[in-house]
Amino acid sequence: MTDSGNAGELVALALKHSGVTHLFTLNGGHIWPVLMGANEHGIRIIDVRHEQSAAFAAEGWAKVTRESGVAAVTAGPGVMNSASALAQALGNDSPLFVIGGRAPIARWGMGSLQEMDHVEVVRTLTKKAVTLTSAEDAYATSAELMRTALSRRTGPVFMDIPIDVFFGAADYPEATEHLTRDPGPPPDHEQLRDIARGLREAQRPVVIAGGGVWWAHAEDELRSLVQGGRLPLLVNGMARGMLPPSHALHFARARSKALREADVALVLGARLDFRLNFGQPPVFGEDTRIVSLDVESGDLKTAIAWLASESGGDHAVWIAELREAETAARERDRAMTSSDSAPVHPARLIAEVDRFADRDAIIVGDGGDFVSFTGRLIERDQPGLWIDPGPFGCLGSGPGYAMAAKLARPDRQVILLSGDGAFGFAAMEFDTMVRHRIPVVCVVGNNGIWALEKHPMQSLLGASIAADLGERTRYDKVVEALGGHGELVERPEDIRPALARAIASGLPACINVMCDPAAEYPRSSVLM
Ligand SMILES: Cc1ncc(C[n+]2csc(CCOP(=O)(O)OP(=O)(O)O)c2C)c(N)n1
Ligand SMILES: [Mg+2]
Repeated sequence: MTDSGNAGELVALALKHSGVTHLFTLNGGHIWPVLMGANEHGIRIIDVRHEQSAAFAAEGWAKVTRESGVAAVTAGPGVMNSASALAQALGNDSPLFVIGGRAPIARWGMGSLQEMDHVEVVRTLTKKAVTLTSAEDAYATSAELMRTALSRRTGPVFMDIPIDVFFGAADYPEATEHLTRDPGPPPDHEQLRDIARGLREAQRPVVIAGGGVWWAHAEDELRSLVQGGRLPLLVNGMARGMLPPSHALHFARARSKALREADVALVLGARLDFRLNFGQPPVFGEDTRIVSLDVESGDLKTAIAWLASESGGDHAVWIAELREAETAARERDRAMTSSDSAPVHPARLIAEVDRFADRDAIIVGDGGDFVSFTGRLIERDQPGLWIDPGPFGCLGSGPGYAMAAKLARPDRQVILLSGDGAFGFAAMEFDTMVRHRIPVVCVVGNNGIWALEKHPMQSLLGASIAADLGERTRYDKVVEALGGHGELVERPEDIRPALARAIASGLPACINVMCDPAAEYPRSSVLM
């Protein structure tokens, strides 16, 4: 190792020292120095077919590992193609570091190839966005941005590097500190005492946990809190699995009753956004006292641990009522999940995948109604095993998420459940997965339509425009042509054998399942 290097090498070294093992990228001359640096420092380079997938893969890496994922994208279009993933990561609090190339400072304003000021564009999509102005700052700025991504409210950060700065040289840092994340200041005990009192006095309490609990590494504390206080738990996003579905305090299908009838609803690490009807009636009761605790109030892990130490209660009657509603709702779902129809009901398809998947399989969702069905029906025993796009809802994030999940956890099954519409956005990433030997199994719910748009448009506007896809498109053949394994499935009983063959093939695979376009997701409101 030399004792000085160019900015690309220094950025790569800072990444390495922050624990980065994989860099997702797509080539462009503006980022050659960082690719060279990553190569030199033993960071595995995964080159994809569209920058959107590089950035989604980096976000997927973060979701699975709770480390910051890293993507390097070239100037101009490369950075712009990563914008949706930055926005999605911001919506999900996913720690993500996107490094962009940039036209040279020396000729700024003269119209270099792909010259644009990315920082202005991505500022609102990130926690922090900067341009590196000298090689001397390369190591420290990169290390600091990694820390920013992982601290307090975690989220995406961006740095672009003008090509003339990239090639500038600087000394390697003498001492290198290990990356330490800042979880936030100690929580406010006044606020916590108030919440604890509210929970103890509640007759019908409910706890709603979201991704913030995952990012705070607070799943054990959450479990102590709900068990100690006998508090029914609802989860969303990355908090799914924080209690196993068989647990007496875990509720998924009694959600509406729980929110409507609760006297106190403690919202932990979750936003009161459209998924929770903005914290308003009729989803919440008129008299429900909603108490929100998130990382803005300080270190969430410490806060939940403190609440757990103060918790106590019984609520047996309330829990029994919720259990009854839960059981009845699950019973109602059975007609869909056991349907023998061909074309296949998407709920049956998901139930078959659920029966097939290992307990620690990572399931990724990408699509419309198909993901709504999955979100309703797939249950996980542990957190970190269900990955969806979150509130930004960008179609096409699935292949990036899934490839990163498989790279992060090579010993586990990774199953991507994709709508046929969603599949089209990043289908070429099966080429990436073939080249890099990343055997993700994708199950396409092929209903030949953009169902989540077609059905509501028809019922609200009386017309469906631009809502159809090809009727029997052979997505399995697409994956086969790219060097993967493909199968067409027409009948529900053929799903599990096809899944077994796909896993056994050891290749990236696509099981293309003909699904019933008339099977509309039973939705109570339009998603807006
Ligand atoms: C990038 C992007 N474009 C458009 C949409 C709007 N949209 C949301 S769901 C959906 C339909 C998805 O269709 P498909 O993947 O086939 O799943 P299905 O609803 O048919 O199960 C569309 C077009 C979106 N969320 N993201
Ligand atoms: Mg579809």
